[in-house]
Amino acid sequence: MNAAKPNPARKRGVKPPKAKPVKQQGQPRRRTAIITGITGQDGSYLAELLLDKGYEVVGVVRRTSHDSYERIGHLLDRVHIVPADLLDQHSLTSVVRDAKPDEVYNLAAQSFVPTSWSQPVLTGEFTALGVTRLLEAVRLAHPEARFYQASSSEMFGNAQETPQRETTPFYPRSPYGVAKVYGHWITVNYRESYGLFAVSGILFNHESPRRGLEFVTRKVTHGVARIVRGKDRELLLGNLDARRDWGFAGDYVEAMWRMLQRPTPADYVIGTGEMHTVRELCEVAFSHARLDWRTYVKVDPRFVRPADVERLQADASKARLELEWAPRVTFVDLVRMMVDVPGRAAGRRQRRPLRRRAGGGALGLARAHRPGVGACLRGRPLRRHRASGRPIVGVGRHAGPGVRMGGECRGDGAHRARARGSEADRGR
Ligand code: NDP
Ligand code: GDR
Repeated sequence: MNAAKPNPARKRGVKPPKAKPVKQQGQPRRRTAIITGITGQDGSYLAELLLDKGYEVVGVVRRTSHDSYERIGHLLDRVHIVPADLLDQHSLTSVVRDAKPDEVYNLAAQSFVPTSWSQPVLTGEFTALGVTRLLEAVRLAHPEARFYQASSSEMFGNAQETPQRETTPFYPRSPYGVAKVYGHWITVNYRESYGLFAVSGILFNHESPRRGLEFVTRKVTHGVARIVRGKDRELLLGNLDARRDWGFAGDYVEAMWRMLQRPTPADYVIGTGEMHTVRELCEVAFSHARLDWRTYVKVDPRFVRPADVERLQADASKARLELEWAPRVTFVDLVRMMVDVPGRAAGRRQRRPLRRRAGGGALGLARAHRPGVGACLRGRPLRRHRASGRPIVGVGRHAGPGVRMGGECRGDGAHRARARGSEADRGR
């Protein structure tokens, strides 16, 4: 990094990214993975997982006028950030040629379904053709790499059977779903045409405290926090009858990795097998804050989609059998974890837990701390590391001085939250 140039990330207390992978002389080569979309929800969890496994992680980030490292700020000194864009073939090919990766995870996309109606062509460029560009980069520059494509349950859309499995016919209901079907089939096609180890993970909705604010789970749980703090009096939503199979993103990135460790490439459905309505989501989230959702939730036609997907439920038995994968976090725990997450998302740092005991004592949030479940201590560390005196954040294998769980808290009170997207959801 050129010391003469001021780096905006450093100004905000986030370490600047490294420019290029550095190979260590005389040491066995570590396995290398490229992640597109590393700044997104899944990218951040996958980067943590691969770093834990000893990978060298190369994160592809597109150029924007301000940094978007909120979710990976805690990883920036451990990953190699490289600039490239799904719209630009040359940049993608260069990244693959330089990194010579063992694995490539294509997570980048325009991933918000309503935006795909207002920007259908751009969605197709990113979410459909972007896959071809990256596959071409792999084919031309390093065909030995194993390739993961982030396919979606939205491809099932107007589902032809329930639950949905790998053989269920696709019937997408949005330009996003249509683009994902393209991305899925081009991945299959490169596998069959060129013999690439290219697989599609057909993932059902997965959520976390790092989810963008416009998606319904985060909108509801964040909305509860705002209502509790007196920032809002109501929460405007669309279709309350929509049913989804919601799981925890931290569990799902493990399935992505397992798909690329198989002896032969194949596609897998990943989900919990449980289906809940948006209404049930509201019930669980509001009741966790001791509120009645019916007092606050209003249906606003602006949030009803031109064509919605009514019910999605995964049959992940193939993944259970061949990948030995199963989700660990239940729906209720997931929603409660998302309600409990503090941060600046609601405008200022949460100073007290959302729930109060009948006697007035606060219910602690620390129970959300368990391996694999991101959470936060509201800046108050439970323990201090004996040698360094630094706060210990997290539990199990994640515990350590200054280790930050869930990406929302660094144990020093400097909570971060992604405010982007809340505007995007308005009027939609
Ligand atoms: P996010 O929306 O959180 O992240 C999307 C990522 O893509 C961001 O890092 C974004 O970068 C990046 N990106 C967007 N456009 C481009 C571009 N032109 N060039 C380079 N990077 C770009 O998505 P999730 O993490 O939730 O999802 C990851 C993937 O999985 C997506 O492909 C999504 O469609 C798919 N998926 C997600 C599911 C879910 O429930 N989360 C379920 C099934 C599939 P920036 O930060 O600059 O915006
Ligand atoms: P989805 O997720 O469209 O399934 O796509 P989202 O959370 O946006 O919607 C889920 C369901 O909730 C209903 N809903 C609302 N949704 C939003 N966003 N805002 C509202 O106010 C609201 N009210 C009701 C929706 O109509 C819908 O039925 C997500 C994305 O991550 C995709 O990228 C991914 O491929 C799929 O999950 C699987």
